[in-house]
Amino acid sequence: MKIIIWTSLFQAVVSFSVPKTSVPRSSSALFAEANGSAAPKKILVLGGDGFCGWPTSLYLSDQGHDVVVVDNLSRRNIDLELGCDSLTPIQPMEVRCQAWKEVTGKDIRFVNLDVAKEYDLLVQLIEKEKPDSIVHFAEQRAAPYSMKTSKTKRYTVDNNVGGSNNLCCAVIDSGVDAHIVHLGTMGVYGYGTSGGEIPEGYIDVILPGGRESNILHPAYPGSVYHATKCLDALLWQFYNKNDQLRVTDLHQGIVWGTNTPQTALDERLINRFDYDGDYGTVLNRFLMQGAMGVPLTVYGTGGQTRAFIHISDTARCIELAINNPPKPGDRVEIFNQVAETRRVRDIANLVAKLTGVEVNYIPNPRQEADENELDVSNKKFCNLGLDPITLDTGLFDEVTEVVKKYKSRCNPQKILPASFWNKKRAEACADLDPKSVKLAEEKTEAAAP
Ligand code: NAD
Ligand code: USQ
Repeated sequence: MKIIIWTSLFQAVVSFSVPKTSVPRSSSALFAEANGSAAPKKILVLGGDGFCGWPTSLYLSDQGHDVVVVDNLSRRNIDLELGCDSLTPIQPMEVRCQAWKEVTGKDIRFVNLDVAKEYDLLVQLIEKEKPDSIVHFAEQRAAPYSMKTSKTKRYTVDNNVGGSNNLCCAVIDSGVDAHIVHLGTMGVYGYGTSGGEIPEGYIDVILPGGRESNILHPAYPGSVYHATKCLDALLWQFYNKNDQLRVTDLHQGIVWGTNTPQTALDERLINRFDYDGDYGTVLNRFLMQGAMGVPLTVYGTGGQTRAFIHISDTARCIELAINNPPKPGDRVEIFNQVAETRRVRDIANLVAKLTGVEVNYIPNPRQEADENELDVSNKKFCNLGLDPITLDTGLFDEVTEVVKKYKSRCNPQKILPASFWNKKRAEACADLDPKSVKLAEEKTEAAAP
């Protein structure tokens, strides 16, 4: 029996404060009205040790919900496999939960469980906890890692699709009418194929013979990882139709930022920050590179347009989704969880202007369109009261402060891309030398007589 439930038994190990001045505006006041009438809920957060899952768990607990984090710590193990680590010194789950208890008096419990492999334990957990909602973050989420080798491709499919299927089966087997809130991705729609505003999940079409219909938006994934999110979407459709599961699928854009008002309360609550070529995402990588004096790694022409959302808004959106579940019998609810769209080279130029670092255009390791437009509807969340944080250079300072504080933990050899979509892309990138990347101070030292 491998369920480990951490309660408040753990000793604090480190205690020092984080500057709170530049953390995004407090969320509770902002959303009090939208959520005021909602009763506290019992919520399982699958993948609650991760970059999005941890701040979301704290936010939900802070709002008065009863939160149980479920995670198999696979992300921490992948760091070991890749010889990388979060730039920020994230604490073990038991220390995180103890720190939260000390700081707020609130309990978050932790269950170490593999959603994709430990099916019986998952069913038992749902039967025991009887959650109102299950937030599902527990997937391998890096497109580059998913494209690295046949082993990582197969792992990503097995883990992500197997986990989502297990979750549906477990909810059905348990007989608990839990609302599933899944983190999907904007990448399910693909980039540059729409020719207009991307609607939220479903699209009006005219079928041959002039028949009008409203169908799931065509899937056009750009990596094995993104393909798993398309396969997940079909599973939600099937189990919703067959078993009336209540599901909300959140098509989220690229998340940026590090801390939230909750993770900034104590150093032991700090969120993870991925900067490496596999797990680091574009805006956080550019902010990190700018702060460390490393030329910005723009892939190809930088003409790729993508959707973005700040980490604080991720947590707020999840609560809005939890508080607005589909009614029994409703079809799968789909929200686009994005604040805005931006072109990669425009972001690079913005960061370069702020930090004085060069923009380095390097061969693209990915098989993707060089240039694309992206226009996305996010009306549903806005109608529920979301006033999204947009790229605000004031918030860049928060990331920059964090990066500078933990600069000594950065391994510059992990910054260049390390996964290539196919042989052609690998050949195009063959001259990229990971050892050539130096942090600003090292360059100064090297230049000294
Ligand atoms: P992350 O890797 O930091 O967190 C995922 C967590 O899930 C990790 O703690 C990992 O250990 C856990 N996990 C993975 N497989 C598991 C399994 N089989 N059983 C139990 N736990 C498991 O990733 P993240 O950035 O927090 O992303 C969370 C979710 O949000 C993912 O599904 C991702 O696809 C989605 N998403 C993320 C972003 C982003 O920019 N980070 C954007 C859009 C969508
Ligand atoms: N890019 C660069 N330079 C870099 C890193 C990335 O130019 O140093 C480019 C990429 O080529 C790509 C774009 O920036 O065109 C975005 O790459 P990314 O790594 O920031 O984001 P992506 O691989 O799409 O994946 C991330 C998360 C994933 C989530 C997805 C949301 O890792 O979990 O699903 O964002 S979305 O992109 O909207 O589908």
